Amino acid sequence: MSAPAVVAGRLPRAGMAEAAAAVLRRNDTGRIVRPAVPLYPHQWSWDAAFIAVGLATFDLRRACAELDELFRGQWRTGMVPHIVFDPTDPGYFPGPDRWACAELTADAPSELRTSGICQPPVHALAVERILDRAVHRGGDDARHVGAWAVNIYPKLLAWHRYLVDRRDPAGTGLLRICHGWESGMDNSPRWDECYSRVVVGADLPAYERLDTVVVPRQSQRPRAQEYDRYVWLIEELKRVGYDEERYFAGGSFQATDVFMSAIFAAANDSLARLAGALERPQEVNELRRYADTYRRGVMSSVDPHTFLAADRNLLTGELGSVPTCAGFAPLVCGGLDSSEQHRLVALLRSPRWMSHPQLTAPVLASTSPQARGFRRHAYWRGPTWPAMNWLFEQALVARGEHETAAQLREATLTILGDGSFAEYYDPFNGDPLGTAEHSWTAAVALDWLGDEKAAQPAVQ
Ligand code: 2M8
Repeated sequence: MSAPAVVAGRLPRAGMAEAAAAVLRRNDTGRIVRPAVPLYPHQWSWDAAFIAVGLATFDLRRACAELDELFRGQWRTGMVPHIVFDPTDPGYFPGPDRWACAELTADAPSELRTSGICQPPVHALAVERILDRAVHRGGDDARHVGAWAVNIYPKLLAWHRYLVDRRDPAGTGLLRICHGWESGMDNSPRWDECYSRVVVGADLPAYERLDTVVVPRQSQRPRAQEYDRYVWLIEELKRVGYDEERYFAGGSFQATDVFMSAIFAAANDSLARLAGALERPQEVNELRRYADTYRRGVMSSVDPHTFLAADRNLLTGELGSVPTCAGFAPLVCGGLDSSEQHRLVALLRSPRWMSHPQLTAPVLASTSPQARGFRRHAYWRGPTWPAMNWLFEQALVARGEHETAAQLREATLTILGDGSFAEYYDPFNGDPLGTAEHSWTAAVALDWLGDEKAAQPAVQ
């Protein structure tokens, strides 16, 4: 399929789904849909879930296969690693040799290579969305998806149990992370305070970045000093053989992540519904308990002055104070009473966020445009990420906030009308940033534009 012509620099809505599907097809190796070529040539955990949701709009079986491939990389502990490497492509740093997971722990798979950290658990949300589409469509493909769901369910359960057991052994209702990459919002000012305490060892092995070769505008990618810290943390993880308990006993980056915890609460709701459909009542109870625990954890993180949920640096006890999109986590998991929800949505719609006077359209910027640290081009420090807009749009629909959801959806689709399907966008003028033809951007556009909308939003 060739991409439809861009009319006067803007894609007509009708052609956008076709162009988005063409992006996924171009990024498809036949085995995985890469997030972007050449910047991200492997399978990333949460990207794969968004991508599967997009694939489901035109090829349900391919959507299932995408997640199957990701779960081939699942560790014996249940962890779904943040990257499953394509053995044929050496074009990413840090690659499998740098992580050396299978060399250091028997928990990592030996038949394929992965990274040693994880990303937000959006997978059960994606599976439910795919199932909804399949039910809506019916026929052979729907039967295929039904059988596939039976098969992937225990893997999702093992993944959720991993997060509870290893990322929250004290049962606080908040998941802890050992690296900013685990949050998916790598360079967000959410983590500045945590990173400021990471001292890079003099014995950091030399390395060469490849991302800055592909995205030559340095201002759009993390700085060298920041990257050193990211890579240093891998060395710390290697020294403890990727053992969570040992890492959290002394590792130099340790934080609770409210956004990941909120996603986890919502994902447990989804998985509990699937467990119910599969007639596994004990697991329904277990998963509902997890959902309640993590919803409560997120609620306990809401700052009464800003109304936003805040992460905590576990090494200092300090709460994050920079207003980033992650602060809206309570919308993702639900649980606010109606006046609290009203207040949070009012904040979202205010000039601090979606109605900021300089925004080109009412999108959600990764950092509030009014915040001191806001940088409109810098990685996770200001630009808007279509995949995050989609996640919050789904959450707003689930919370009954249809008008705000529609605003966010329409604004994002307007920006995407340039046909670039970029990784992220300058929220002030809609310029595409990072890499072009990013799969999760195309995937969420497809889900929005799908002609047979699934009955339920991905987040419920
Ligand atoms: C970005 O993260 C990778 C590291 O994992 C990178 O910067 O090299 C993030 O945006 C992350 O959320 C995303 O999953 C990944 C691939 O799209 O890129």
